[in-house]
Amino acid sequence: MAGRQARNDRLRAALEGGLARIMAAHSPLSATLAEEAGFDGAWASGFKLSALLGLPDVSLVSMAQHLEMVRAMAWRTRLPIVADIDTGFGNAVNVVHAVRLYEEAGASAVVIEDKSFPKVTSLVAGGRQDLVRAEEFQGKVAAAVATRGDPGFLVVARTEALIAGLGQDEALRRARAYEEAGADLVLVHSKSRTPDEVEAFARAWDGRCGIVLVPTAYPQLDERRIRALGTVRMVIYGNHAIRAAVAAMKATFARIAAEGGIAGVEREIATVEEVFRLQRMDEVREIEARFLR
Ligand code: SPV
Ligand code: MG
Repeated sequence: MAGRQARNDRLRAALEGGLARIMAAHSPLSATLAEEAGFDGAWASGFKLSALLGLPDVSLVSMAQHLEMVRAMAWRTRLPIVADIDTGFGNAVNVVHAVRLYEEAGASAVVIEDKSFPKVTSLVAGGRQDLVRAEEFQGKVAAAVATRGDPGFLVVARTEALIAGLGQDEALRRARAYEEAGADLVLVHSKSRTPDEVEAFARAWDGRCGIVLVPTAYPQLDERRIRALGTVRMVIYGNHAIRAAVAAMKATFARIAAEGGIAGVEREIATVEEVFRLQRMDEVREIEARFLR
């Protein structure tokens, strides 16, 4: 497992470089692929782990389940992990416990959102979006900051004010309050189909800490446009691993079912040797050569 400090430093360096690019991952395998593709970090998403387990993203996946995925990702890759800890699994007491465990598991950042527990996934049309009071959430942010062992472990405060339809003034008020509570970065999420809402927020932002965006709903906002805003330090590609996997599996399964065999898909899918490589079978061979007697 890569050293915790090295991983935290790597994420900090990516932020200081201008824009940290964080790719969705829902497993050590997808984190490895994100690392090989050159991303700065892996987004250990609650939505994707829920989907992988066949569940909606409504606080059904336990902290232990999510933590196990983070731990396994940290074992397998050197990539910094940005852990999506939803509402922090309860109040500030739960946040303290969670931050201790996530830092120990190898995460380099936690993202905590200001929704009430249990939450409803952000992008679903008509979803119930209840927020806790800003003061209560400030307590959670302050608890996370006070608990981390390494000041390089990032505490990202996520406001769902735009998702809840509360408007830009409320989003800015909350973001300022969370920065005051010690957040390193503020994530502002939006389900608007155009980037206007988050671009307006980013332009109006007068805080010191950087902004984090998750442009799933408004894919027109590419990195060139994000950099031009000047205040955004991290972009999270929120769910592209699971969506790519779903599309690829559907197409492959349908073709095998329709063709009554696997010959047609053979050249479309990864080879078995490629999966052996990703599993590190070469290391098994080395261990066998050295130690099997
Ligand atoms: C996730 O990927 O779990 C997120 C991003 O929190 S979203 O699903 O867009 O809320
Ligand atoms: Mg989430």
